[in-house]
Amino acid sequence: MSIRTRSWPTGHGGPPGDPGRTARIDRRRLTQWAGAGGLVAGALGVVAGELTAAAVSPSLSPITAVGGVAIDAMPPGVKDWAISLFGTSDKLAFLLAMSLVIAALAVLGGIVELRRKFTGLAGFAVFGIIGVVAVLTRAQSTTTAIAPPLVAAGLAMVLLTAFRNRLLEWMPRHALPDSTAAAGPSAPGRRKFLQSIGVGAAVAVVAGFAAAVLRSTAVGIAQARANLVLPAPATPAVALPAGAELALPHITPLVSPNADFYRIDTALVVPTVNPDSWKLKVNGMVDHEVEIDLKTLLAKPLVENYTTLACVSNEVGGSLVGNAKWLGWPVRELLAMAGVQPGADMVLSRSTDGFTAGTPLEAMTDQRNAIIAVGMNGEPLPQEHGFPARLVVPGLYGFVSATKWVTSLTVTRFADEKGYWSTRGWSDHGPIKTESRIDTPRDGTALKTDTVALGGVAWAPHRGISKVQVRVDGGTWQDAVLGAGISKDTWVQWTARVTPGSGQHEFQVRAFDGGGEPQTDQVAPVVPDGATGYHTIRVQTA
Ligand SMILES: Nc1nc2c(c(=O)[nH]1)N[C@H]1C(S)=C(S)[C@@H](COP(=O)(O)O)O[C@H]1N2
Ligand SMILES: [Mo]
Repeated sequence: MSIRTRSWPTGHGGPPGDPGRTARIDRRRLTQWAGAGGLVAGALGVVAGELTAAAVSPSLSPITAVGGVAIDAMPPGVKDWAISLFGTSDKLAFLLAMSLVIAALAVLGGIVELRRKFTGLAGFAVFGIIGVVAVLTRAQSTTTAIAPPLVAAGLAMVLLTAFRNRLLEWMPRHALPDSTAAAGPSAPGRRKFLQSIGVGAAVAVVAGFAAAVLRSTAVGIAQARANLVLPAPATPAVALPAGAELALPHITPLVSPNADFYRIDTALVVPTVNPDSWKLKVNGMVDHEVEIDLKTLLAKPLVENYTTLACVSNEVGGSLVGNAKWLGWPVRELLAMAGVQPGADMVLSRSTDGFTAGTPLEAMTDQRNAIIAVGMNGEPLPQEHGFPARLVVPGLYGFVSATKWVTSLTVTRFADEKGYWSTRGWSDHGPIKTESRIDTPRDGTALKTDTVALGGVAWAPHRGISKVQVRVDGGTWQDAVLGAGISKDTWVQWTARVTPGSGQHEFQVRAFDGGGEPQTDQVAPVVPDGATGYHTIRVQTA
């Protein structure tokens, strides 16, 4: 390697046993071990990056992103040549070649870092940046997808430094060409270095294997989701009425795009459920247990509805609420197939990852649109929102109704069973409380005018919103203008224009549900069954 011939002075050796030869051997071993350190640091970084990706961005990892960029950039001739050479193994060959290049660069990083501190680190950092850029340029790019390359580069850099320090404890700097130190190799230093690098290599192999398995399942499921064609609904959603969407800048969109829809769950890693083997079981207090697979479910007459979902952990003014068009099959139809026995009052839904929610049987069997959802805004459910199937029940907080990756429904009694959060300090029942939010202007804004165009959303799913009011500095309530809205299961947008005069002002909003019941001014925390109080903002006017 040119590095060595250029930088490692040779030729001042002598017969065996002389100090020049010892120094030369030490130098060669030092270089080799530094390269090994770089390799193990790099490998652990890459593996950590892939594992992080499996958790936070299953459809896009640093390796697949960089590889994708490289493949896209390849001249077509090269691609054809690779395919003719490797056939269907072309991807494997490509990954292998990519791994070899990365490994060689990691070895190089270890060697240059030994010679000159920060040079190898800089190289690893460049790798991290390349990873981030690659991820950002891919079609599947999400903000979370930039975390894995950062984790990879960060860990590799920390380890590179650690390995280098240990190596120099073993074989001190006298082996470096520019060093004048005279200390000799240390036996404990040797053991420490070999131990750390050995453990590192073993972890890289085991974790690398785990990452590969996770990746292949995740990619397979992402592929299966991409290939899934949802049937047209037997009962399509209403067309959005004209004027449903208010034309106010910065107001929350009436329908939340999937990518922006809030996500709340206890899953550390997004569960990957194979749609081909997915089944939903109904058991418990039923005449006969039933089980349906996805194909059967998709063949049912599906209904499509807009429903606003809210999280009980949403603070007043918070963003854990969203509205989507859901496609699915009514839960009551499935329950009817099983035959619910008298005495039952709850359905305990369970997901692949063990999460459970206890929903009043009535909410699952009355005429509301409680569905086993397979589609969200015209697409199969995104993996983080429950692919291939989840529950959506209008009017109830997610923790008692909206089980994602749902695999069983147990018909039971509140007296006998409790859902996941109801055993952890949260209530058994969770009807969504009437709430309203000011989205624009933002709290703390200084405006250049004395006219304030307030706007936001208000929701009381399944009861609907009949009125929204605003007030300034605790004065009299004034009616806001409501958007046409979609249904009583969805939020509505509202806007109000106020002219309070110049100065610092406090603005508040309140909503009335479909029954004319106003939202309470009583301030309550999110535990045990949802926060209440008025959303209040302060704004400076000119
Ligand atoms: N499997 C599973 N489903 C779950 C949860 C969970 O932790 N695990 N959380 C619930 C809660 S508390 C809420 S608010 C909604 C959120 O759904 P979303 O992430 O699609 O917005 O999912 C519900 N379904
Ligand atoms: Mo939630």
